[in-house]
Amino acid sequence: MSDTALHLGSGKVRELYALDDERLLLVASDRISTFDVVLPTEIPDKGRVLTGLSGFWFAQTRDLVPNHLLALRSDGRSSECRRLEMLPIECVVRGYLAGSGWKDYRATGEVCGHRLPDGLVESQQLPEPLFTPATKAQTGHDENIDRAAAVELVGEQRFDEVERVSLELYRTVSEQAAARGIILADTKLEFGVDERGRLVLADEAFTPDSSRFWPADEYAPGGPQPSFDKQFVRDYCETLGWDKAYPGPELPADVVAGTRARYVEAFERLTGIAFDRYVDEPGVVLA
Ligand code: PZK
Repeated sequence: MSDTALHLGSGKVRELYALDDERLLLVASDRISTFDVVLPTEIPDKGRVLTGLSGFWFAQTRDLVPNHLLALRSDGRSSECRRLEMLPIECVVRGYLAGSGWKDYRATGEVCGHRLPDGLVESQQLPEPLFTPATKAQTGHDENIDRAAAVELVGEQRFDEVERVSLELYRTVSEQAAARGIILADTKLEFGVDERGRLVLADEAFTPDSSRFWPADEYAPGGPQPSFDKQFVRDYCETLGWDKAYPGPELPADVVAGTRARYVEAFERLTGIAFDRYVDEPGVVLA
């Protein structure tokens, strides 16, 4: 780490530091959360997998929208980023009906003000991908909001721009993932605005922590889908009768190894790059 960086904040599994007035350092740890609780056991290399995948997608989508990435550090888990004015909404795109999208649909027939056909089942593909923004809750859960509420927060022009760009990003990345046997069910994007007022993609992008990735060969609508990365952890936790309150359980070695292998497999399938090459030279994902 940079010796003099000021710690700005902690996410559940990431840390944010200021390098100077213009630059931030985003560090992805090997911590893992499940059922919203960070577990006491780490998954080796998870932070590198997420940082490498984000870097890969920033490079793949740079012609669609500029992004905040300046450099990947040699540790493979730290990104130097441009410091931006962040927009106060989460930009979620859903191609499939899962999580809070499924909950809201079942309760109201709508998601974020989008009326959907009757009779959809859990995990079903939507007629077309939807932009479903949410508020950024400081604590607790983000709240899905409709277009009018999002326009109140960012203005109409910026809303139209983030909706268009988010849908373009989802289409591009989901096509590339599908070609490699992985369904991108949904994803959460965060944008900032630079000093000249231009929209910039920020945070992490198209990682397993910000997206639902499902193995395409196991896809079976009509219920919840196994998660590409965390399913071993969830299945193990379900065998314990844990109440899903803090603190979470320690993970046994076989669950750690199996989960690490799934993260590495997601990296290699999505990028087509051997994970060992990334560890050797993180810049390989940007080429
Ligand atoms: C920014 N977060 C989320 C919180 C984390 C991450 N490029 C940027 N410019 C200004 N602010 C942010 C970013 C980015 N990305 C991101 N909060 C502010 C966050 C805690 C830990 F690792």
